[in-house]
Amino acid sequence: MKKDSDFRTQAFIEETERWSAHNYKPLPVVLERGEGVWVWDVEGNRYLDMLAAYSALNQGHGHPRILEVAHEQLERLTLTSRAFHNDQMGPFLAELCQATGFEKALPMNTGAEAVETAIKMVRKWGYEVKGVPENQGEIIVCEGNFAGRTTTIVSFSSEAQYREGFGPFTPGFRTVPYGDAAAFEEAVNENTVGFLIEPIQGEGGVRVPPDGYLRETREICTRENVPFVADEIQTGLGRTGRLFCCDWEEVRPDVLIVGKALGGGVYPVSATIADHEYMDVFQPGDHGSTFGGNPLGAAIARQALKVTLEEELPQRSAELGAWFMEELQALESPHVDHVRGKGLMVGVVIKETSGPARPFCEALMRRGILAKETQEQVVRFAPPLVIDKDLLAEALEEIGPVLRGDGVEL
Ligand code: IF1
Repeated sequence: MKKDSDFRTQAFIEETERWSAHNYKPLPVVLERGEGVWVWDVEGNRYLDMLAAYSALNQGHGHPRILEVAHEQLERLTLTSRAFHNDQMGPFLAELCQATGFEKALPMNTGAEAVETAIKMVRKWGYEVKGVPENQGEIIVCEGNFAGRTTTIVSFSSEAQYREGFGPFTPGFRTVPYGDAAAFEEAVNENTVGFLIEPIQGEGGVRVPPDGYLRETREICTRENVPFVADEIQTGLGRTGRLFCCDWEEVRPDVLIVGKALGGGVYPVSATIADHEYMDVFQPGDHGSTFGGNPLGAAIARQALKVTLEEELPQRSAELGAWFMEELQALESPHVDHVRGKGLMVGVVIKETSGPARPFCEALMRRGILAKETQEQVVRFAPPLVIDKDLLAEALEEIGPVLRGDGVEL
């Protein structure tokens, strides 16, 4: 697959290694161009992007309608801060609330910032509305969660590496097993101010909870007056085959957190969305961010949302994902324990006896497929939702042999 020379690749990697903190271990590929589902490296090799920046590229690389709006807004007005209004934020939040069926939204930039916003929101709601004693609020989270990298968020991470060396940690979180509604019900008490949950755990290894889990925990939250806070930063905006993953069980969260693909693969845009009951705890000056609600991000997010809805990306994800997972199962690879996921959020679990997933990702890269391992044993496939069936079929021509061990250093 790769052209003979890779001296440019090596030079870029050496420079990056020299100047960058070593906080990642990327695959040895240096990308310089992207278009739709394709990316090209500095040697001119083309790859199918089956990661889509962890679902931040649902609309694909350089979607023309999104770039058009981005270029136009770049020339007009990019940043005002919230010290002044701008003509893009209001329409963006109106369209976002109409698309999600909520009354208000608070715009931020990264997913972690939107998660932190939700944490602050439900804590303040707990004290001011639910009557929980000040600073006694507890948020229930699940084993295997991933919600970002801030010190408060890693305070409730169950991944040792995400916490090591970063203490002291923020109190006020209680962890329950993922997928176990009874354990959740058991953990709820009079100080519980929120249940923060990913409807499918991405980093946790594309873990899909048992059918009914979302509905059952939703009912418990309603009964116990606990805000159901859905982190749909990765699962949202069509990734799992519905606009939001909670839609699969007709569950309406009390607080909805979106990010990643809201920025159309072009710009960081996130938002925390809720009805007046929760959102109105914020008074002017309570919370904010320099870039949150900026006109460039707002204009881009408006178009990213329009593209998601008008190009029926959730429907594509549902149809193509179901077919793709069937095809992966049908490979009956001796190295695959099982395939799981929903829509085009897919995890292929490699048997422990076949070693970790990373060598399979390296072999895929040599065949022009970019995918990333998660939780040691899982190869994650999450292509842009604009991919078509023919391309997925072409990808399977390469994925099949690799999952059977071709070119994999086992
Ligand atoms: C990394 C993981 C994925 C997320 C959910 C909040 C955030 C994320 C469900 C925070 C971000 C990213 C972060 C990136 C790799 C990637 C990732 F492996 F880390 F966990 F996707 F699975 N909620 N996930 O998935 O959003 O602040 O990053 O915008 O940190 O390595 P962010």
